[in-house]
Amino acid sequence: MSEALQGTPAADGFRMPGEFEPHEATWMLWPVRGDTWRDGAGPVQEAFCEVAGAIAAAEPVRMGVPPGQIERATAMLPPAVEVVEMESDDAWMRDVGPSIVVGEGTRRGVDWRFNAWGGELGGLYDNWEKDEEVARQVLEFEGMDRYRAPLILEGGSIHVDGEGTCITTEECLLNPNRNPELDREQIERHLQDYLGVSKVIWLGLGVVEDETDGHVDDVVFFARPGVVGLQWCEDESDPQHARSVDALERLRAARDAKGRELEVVLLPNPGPLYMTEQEAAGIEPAPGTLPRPAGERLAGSYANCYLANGRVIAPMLDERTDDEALSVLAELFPEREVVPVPGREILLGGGNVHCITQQVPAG
Ligand code: KQY
Repeated sequence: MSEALQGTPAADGFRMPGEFEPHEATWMLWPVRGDTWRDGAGPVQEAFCEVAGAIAAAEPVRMGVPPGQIERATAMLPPAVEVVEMESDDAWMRDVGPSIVVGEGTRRGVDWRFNAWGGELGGLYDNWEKDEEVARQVLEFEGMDRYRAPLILEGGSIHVDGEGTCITTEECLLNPNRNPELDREQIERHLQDYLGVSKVIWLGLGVVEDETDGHVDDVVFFARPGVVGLQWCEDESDPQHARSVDALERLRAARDAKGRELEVVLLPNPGPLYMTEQEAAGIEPAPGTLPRPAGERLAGSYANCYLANGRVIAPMLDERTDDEALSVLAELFPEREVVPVPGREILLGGGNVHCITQQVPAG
C-alpha cells in the first residue's frame, strides 16, 4: 500500500478543478447490493450501463467491479468502458472516490475519511471497510500520489468552481455524525487546505428526505465560475420550498472567491417522488442497513447531473418536469450536448448520476 503524502494540497500549490473543466476520464462503481437496489440490482445495472455509455461517448470511463461480477459487467457494459477489478460496499464513486487536485504539471488525489454517511448516528450501512479503500485504489491505478485528509467527507457534499470557491451545506458538513470535534471555522480550514479554496459558501439544508444529510450535489452545481444551477421548488405547500428559498437567498447574498456575485439559474423540482410498493418489494432488507419502505419520499434532483467533456448527463426523473429541465440545461450549456439518461432506478438507491461518477481532471 502506498504511503500518504505529508502536508496539504494547498500548501503544495494544488487546487481541485471545477467539474466543468476538461477531464481525462470518469470513474464509476458497479452496483450489486440487494438491500440498496431492487431485483438483485439488475434494473439499476442497466441504468449504470446507460450512464457509462453516455459518458464514454465523450471521455474514457473506468468501472470498478467486484471479482464475482466481472463477467456479467463486461457483458453488459458498452465495450468502450474499461472494467477494473475493485471491491466496494456500494456504488457511490462520488462519495468514496478521491477528489483529484492539480498542480504545476502534476495531479494528486485527496483520500477523505468515510463513515457511510453518518456512522453510528444514521449511517446507511454498518460496514464500509471496502468503501474506505476505494480512493486509494483509484489513485494507485492512476499513478497519482495521495493525501489522506483528516476530515470525514463525501465528494457529493462539496462543489468547487476551480477558482477558489467551494459550496457546501451546514446540514451535512456541520452534522454531529461527521466531524463532531470540529467547528465551522476548523472545517472551513480543512476545505481550504485540501481543496485549494479560499472561500466557502454555506447553504443551509439539502433536499427533503435526503439520506446523505443534505448533500449539496442534490441542490446546486457550478456550470462555470460565477454561474450556478439551483434546484428550485415552486410549490409553497411542499417543505422543499422553504429550503429552496433559503438556498436562493444565500446564493444571491454570496460573493465567490474572486468577489463576484453568482448568477443563479433555476431548475424545476421533480415530483415529489415516492418509492412504490412494487419497487420496495424488490429490495431485500438486511440488518444494519437503511430500510427502503414503500411510500418513502425520494430525493430526486436535476441538479444531480454530471458534466462530462462537451456533455451534460442529465437524470430523467418525472415526465411532468423532464422536458423543462432539459431546456434549462440546454440554455445553461449552449456549448455542450445535453444527454438524458434514466434516473429512477438510481434514485431508488438514494442518489443519482452525479453521485455515481467521479472525474479525473485533465493533466
Ligand atoms: O453524492 C450523493 N448525493 C450520494 C448519494 C448516496 C446515497 C447512498 N445510498
